[in-house]
Amino acid sequence: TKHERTFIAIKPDGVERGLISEVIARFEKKGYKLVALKLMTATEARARDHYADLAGRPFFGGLVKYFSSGPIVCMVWEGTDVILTGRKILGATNPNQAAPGTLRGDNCISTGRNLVHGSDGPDSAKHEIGMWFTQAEIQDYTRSIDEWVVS
Ligand code: YYY
Ligand code: MG
Repeated sequence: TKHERTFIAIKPDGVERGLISEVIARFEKKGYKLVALKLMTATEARARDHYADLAGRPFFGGLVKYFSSGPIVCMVWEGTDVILTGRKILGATNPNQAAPGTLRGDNCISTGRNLVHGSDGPDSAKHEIGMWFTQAEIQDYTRSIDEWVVS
């Protein structure tokens, strides 16, 4: 069991479609701790940086346009195994392959409008948290419920 942090973003379609609370509720209910949160619109340059690994793929231009097209909710969630388990909560990249019960499986039907982003490993989590948040924007705190969540 690893105590970790991950970067989760609600993409512009999630904000437009009123699914912010749905996404937050899933992570909150599970027991993860929200340590950073902001609503912002990414510039195309930042979207390109965020998805730099995918530059050169045929969908890259459309992805950058979509991701920077309106407000997104940027978050850092903390907890045991949150990186991998967070990816499971999101579901597969292609919503048609995402299991029912996952955010993508329950709420969308197109890879190009798949609602949420989540870091895919410890290195990308560290990199993405650093790219989207300053240290001062990330809160270190203890919740009184933590003794009922973690043993
Ligand atoms: O991490 P995840 O979002 O699940 O998938 P990635 O392979 O990192 O791709 C990032 C993003 O790119 C994906 O969420 C949608 C978009 N995309 C696409 O539009 N078409 C593809 N064939 C693959 C990915
Ligand atoms: Mg990815």
